[in-house]
Amino acid sequence: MPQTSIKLTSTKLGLLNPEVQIPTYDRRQVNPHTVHIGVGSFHRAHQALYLDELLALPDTERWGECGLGVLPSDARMRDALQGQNHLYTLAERSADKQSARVIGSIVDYIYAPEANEAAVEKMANPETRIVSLTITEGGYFIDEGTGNFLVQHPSIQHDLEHSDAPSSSIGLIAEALDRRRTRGVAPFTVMSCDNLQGNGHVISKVLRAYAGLRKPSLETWIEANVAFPNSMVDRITPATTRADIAWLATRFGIDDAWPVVTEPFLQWVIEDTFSNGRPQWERVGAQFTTDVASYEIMKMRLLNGSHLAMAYLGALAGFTYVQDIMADQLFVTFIERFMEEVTPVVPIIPNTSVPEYKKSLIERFSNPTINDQVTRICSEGSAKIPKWLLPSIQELLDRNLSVDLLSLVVASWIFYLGKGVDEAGKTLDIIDARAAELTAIASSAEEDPSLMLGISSIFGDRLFTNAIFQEKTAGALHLLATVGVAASMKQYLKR
Ligand code: CS2
Repeated sequence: MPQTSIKLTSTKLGLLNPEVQIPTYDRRQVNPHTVHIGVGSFHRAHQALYLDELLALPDTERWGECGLGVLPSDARMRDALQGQNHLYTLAERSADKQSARVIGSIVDYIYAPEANEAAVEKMANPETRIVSLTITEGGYFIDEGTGNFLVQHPSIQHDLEHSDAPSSSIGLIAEALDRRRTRGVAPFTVMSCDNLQGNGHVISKVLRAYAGLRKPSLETWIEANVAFPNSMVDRITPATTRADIAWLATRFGIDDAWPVVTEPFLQWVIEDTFSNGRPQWERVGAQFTTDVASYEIMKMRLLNGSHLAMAYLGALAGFTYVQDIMADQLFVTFIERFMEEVTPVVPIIPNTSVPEYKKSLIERFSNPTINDQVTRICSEGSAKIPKWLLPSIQELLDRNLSVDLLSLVVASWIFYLGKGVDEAGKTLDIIDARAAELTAIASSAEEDPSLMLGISSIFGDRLFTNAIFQEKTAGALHLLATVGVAASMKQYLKR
């Protein structure tokens, strides 16, 4: 660290570089009415910031949050936050903006693997009014193919057997709700902040299924009393790197164990369904609507879909960062055309211009300072492809519209898994819960694509029997294998 950088703690806030925005409110007055499970970079760039902005207004409730970690890997976050009075720095970076702000809305943190009872009691406490979650797909114990609750999962079986000392998010929330029920305390709202379509419906379904296995009376009570708002969350937030930590120290003089670097853009669209009050997020830019689903579909098909469109082709072409992909005109044109192909199945939202949205995505992806990692957007493709790409393909096929570019993207994912190296022969870092199984199948996909396209837990049954999709994907795979990434993209753009 540069000698002049200051270790971030409450007592040193006044000594920080005046360019850095710091909490102007008294953090001792902040009440953690929200307990948030899964305090990662995304949460700290998004919901924790909304609360911080609200706390900075003079006339609002002092609503803050307590972080809750349920995974062994969360011990690192606990240590980082506890070492700096739960403060952290959020930096925004773009070509014309570099700013840093210390966020004070998180005032406590519980690491459940070592404090299981404290975690349950924190949520059972009447002061807790919302329990929110960013736990990624895996945390919901849902089968990707059928959408059913994975009741046989060892973590769920463990929690059912030790229901008063659970370890999963689902088991912990259910136990806390049960204690509130028996103590006559009103329930908290359960708010998923994951990038899943119908995230409120998903958590509601899983929690009720689990509660029903514990005791039917709990399930009935949850059904009658607990609100599960759906929400759409958006902010491109790469994983923090050592270089980011060093940059923050040099540029802003802050020595922060785990800062977050993000883009200037942010969006949060929420359904106004809460069982125990909520912060006035609309005062700081959140949008309330009864139609979250349309926003989610627009975002997933255009933003997340485009990320997939550039990810595997980009990785195969040897790119490390998204901004470098976007400096290559071939890729930009390809992504623009990809979005055009998807547009017929993007919902129409009042006061939202799809052309403007698409234009803003190109700008966001091109942010030259964001350093979003291609490995990040490639990761967990087996969960992302079925959510962000295949529904568009299915709907386009149902309407007899083109799926050419989308098929090339599916093929690029299969090719990437099967090859395991980029075009220069460098090993690809494949991160996927199903990596071992899928790389083995994908390596023979060129001879027989049906092996891969027949995996119903990814492709479902309808696409497997769709001759056009099968033929187009097989053709794209063959082309990638014979002429390579750039020439394949060029051929598709000529069509
Ligand atoms: C990305 C998302 O994980 C991914 O592949 O597409 O994390 C994306 O950056 C966010 O959804 C943006 O809100």
